[in-house]
Order: sequence, then structure tokens, then C-alpha cells
Amino acid sequence: MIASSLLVGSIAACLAAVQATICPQGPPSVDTTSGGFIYTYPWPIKYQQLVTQHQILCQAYMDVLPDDSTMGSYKLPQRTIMLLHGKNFCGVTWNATAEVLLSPGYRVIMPDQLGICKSDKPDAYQFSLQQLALNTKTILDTLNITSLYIMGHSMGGMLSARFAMMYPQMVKGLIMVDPIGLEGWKAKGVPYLSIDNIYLQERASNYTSIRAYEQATYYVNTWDPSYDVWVNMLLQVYNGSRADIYAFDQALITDMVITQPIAYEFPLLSNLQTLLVVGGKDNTAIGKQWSPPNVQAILGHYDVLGSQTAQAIGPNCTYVEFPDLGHAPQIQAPDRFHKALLGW
Ligand SMILES: *[C@@H]1O[C@H](CO)[C@@H](O)[C@H](O)[C@H]1NC(C)=O
Ligand SMILES: *[C@@H]1O[C@H](CO)[C@@H](O)[C@H](O)[C@H]1NC(C)=O
Ligand SMILES: *[C@@H]1O[C@H](CO)[C@@H](O)[C@H](O)[C@H]1NC(C)=O
Ligand SMILES: *[C@@H]1O[C@H](CO)[C@@H](O)[C@H](O)[C@H]1NC(C)=O
Ligand SMILES: CC(=O)N[C@H]1CO[C@H](CO)[C@@H](O)[C@@H]1O
Repeated sequence: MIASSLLVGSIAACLAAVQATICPQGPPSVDTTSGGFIYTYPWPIKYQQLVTQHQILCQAYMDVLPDDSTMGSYKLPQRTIMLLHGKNFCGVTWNATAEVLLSPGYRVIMPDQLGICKSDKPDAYQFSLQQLALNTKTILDTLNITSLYIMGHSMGGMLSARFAMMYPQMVKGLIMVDPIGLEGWKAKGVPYLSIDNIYLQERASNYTSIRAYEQATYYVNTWDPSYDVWVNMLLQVYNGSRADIYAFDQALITDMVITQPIAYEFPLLSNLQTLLVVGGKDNTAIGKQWSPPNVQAILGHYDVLGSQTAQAIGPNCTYVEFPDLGHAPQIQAPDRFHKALLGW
């Protein structure tokens, strides 16, 4: 008992002592091997040092300011937007949307979540949506940003909803793009698959399996060569120097989204200005692959879930459905998506 509390004490002291020195400090290089992910991002990468769960971890993000010519009446807090990626994408996957938002003068912040892309891949971590929201808020605190728009896609959409529930006073508006978590998968009968089993599936990922998944869920069984960029990007993480731990973290993250539903909490967003964008042909449902056929049949009907969720949030929610698109309208039909976004 004494020994273990001494140990905890010395770990904490140790963490405090090295706190200033672990993460790469700016001005950062454009490319980096952090997180075992060699891939060039178009804007400089910064790292937020997090002292979390008895570890020091570095969370990567891009913070891009509009150029001077568009600054005009630009006021930092009012015109900031943070873009949260999904589980199979990275911050950089928002590059085209970021360009569209920079021109009217938005400051755009694009984090990579812990365990994903250029952020650290912890050997062990208690992943929760709340913990990821808190980590991400730490970046905003460092930047002194107290008020902003948040947009999240897929798992990032689920996370952005959780963020807005935790920090409503910071969020001027919330945009969810094909968020996951619109239904409670376990309540609908998705069987529990152990983290160890999910890990084995993650470890077996390759170009063929990732493309097959994205083709069927993201792109309505179509394939445009431009989609390959994001498959190959993801492969760099699956096949990077942290490949094994990445697969494990991905399994922990899948377990997180399945065991921590938000579907019942959407009315908590009723006071917030919300835009929900959904592809009507999206059929994403976590755990569908390992569910029996009768359960598979009732999962992932975004054409129903989208309007149901908009109704649950209430009249402050604007609902936009693209009936012909899948899980990633911002990639599949960027012009239509950006028009809806800027229109709102
Ligand atoms: C976004 O990045 C991808 C991958 O590097 C690239 O193919 C695409 O042209 C970029 N889009 C914009 C608008 O910069
Ligand atoms: C944030 O505000 C604090 C206190 O006013 C200041 O010391 C710090 O330099 C600011 N940081 C940034 C990034 O503006
Ligand atoms: C890719 O993964 C799938 C499923 O995990 C497997 O069936 C297939 O043989 C793999 N393909 C290659 C080229 O390794
Ligand atoms: C919409 O949001 C505002 C605050 O932004 C709130 O006063 C109003 O009650 C909300 N409307 C509904 C129907 O919840
Ligand atoms: C870390 C890792 O899994 N690296 C692999 C990446 O892919 C090449 C072949 O394409 C393998 O040789 C590496 O072992």
C-alpha cells in the first residue's frame, strides 16, 4: 500500500517535472513521424501536451488562420471553427472544407484525436467521449478560444455532440455530418465483441478491406479514384511504426462508441443552433459486421435516423438530407456539401 502510493506520487512528480519538454514544440516542421504516421499535412502541425491518465501524451492539431486579405472584421472568438474527423479519417481529410471556410475568414482548427493519425498512440488508455472532448478542449484553452463553431463527421460528429453537451457555453453552433451514435446499437441487439477480437480485425486491415468498407458505407457502392487518397492515408497509420498499438487503440475506440451511446441525449442540444447533414444512403452502424442478419436489417437507416434525430433536438436543428449520398457527403459531393454548410 505504502509502496504503491509512493510509486503513484513519484510518477505524478515525474510527470510534472518533464511536462514542458515531451511534445515537439513550434515552430513545427510540416512533416513529422509522430504517432507512427508519415504523411505530409498541408499546414503546420502543433502538439498539445496532455497530462492524462498517468501519462504524458501529445495531441496533434492544425490551427490555420485566414490570410490577411480576408481578415477584415474578423474577430478571433466569433469566427473560429473546429473540425473533428471520424475514426477512419484524419484532421487533414478536412483540407478542402478548411479552404472553403478560410476564404470568408474563419480560423480553422483541426485536431487529430488521441490514438489516431499524428497524435500519440497510448499503449493503454481509458477512451471515453468525455475524455476526448476534455483533451480537445485543452487545445482550445491553450489557444484562448472560448467561443466557436464545431463540426464533426462520423465519430467526430458523435464527439462534437458530447463536446456541446459538456461545454454548451463555448459552442456557438454545432454541425454534425453523418454522425454515428444516432441509434443505440447494443439496445438494438448488436452482440458484444471483445476488444481482443476487434483488435484482430483491425490488425488484418489492408487496402482491399478498407476500400470495401468505405465503398459500401461512404460512397454508395461507387468508387472515384480521388477516394484512394484517404484509403492510402489510413494505410500509412495501419502500417506505420505504431501499427500494433494503433490497431489496439482503434479497438478501444470502437468499444467506446458501442458502450457509450448518446442517442438518448439529443434533446440536451435543444438550445443550440444545430445543423445536421446526412446522406440518405448512409448505412453505417458500428458492430453491424458481427451482428446476425435480423439485427443487421434494422441498423444504419440514416434516411430515418437523420430526421428522427433532428426532431429529438428540436426546432433549433436545421436538417439537410442528401438522399443520394452516403456516409461522407463532404468527400463525395463537396460542392453540394459546402453550399449547404455556408448557406446555414
Ligand atoms: C486535399 O488533400 C488531398 C490529399 O492530399 C488532395 O488530393 C486534394 O487535392 C486536397 N484538396 C484541396 C482542396 O486542397
Ligand atoms: C492566452 O492568454 C494568456 C493570459 O492572458 C496569455 O498569457 C497567453 O499568451 C495567451 N495565449 C495565446 C496563445 O494567445
Ligand atoms: C485483406 O484483408 C482481407 C480481410 O481481412 C483478407 O481476406 C485479404 O486476403 C487481404 N488481402 C491481402 C492482399 O492481404
Ligand atoms: C432554441 O434556442 C434558444 C437559445 O438559443 C432557446 O431560447 C429556445 O428555447 C430554443 N428553442 C427550443 C424550441 O428549444
Ligand atoms: C509496420 C508495418 O506493418 N510495416 C509493413 C508495411 O508494409 C510493408 C509492405 O508493404 C511491410 O513490409 C512492412 O512490414
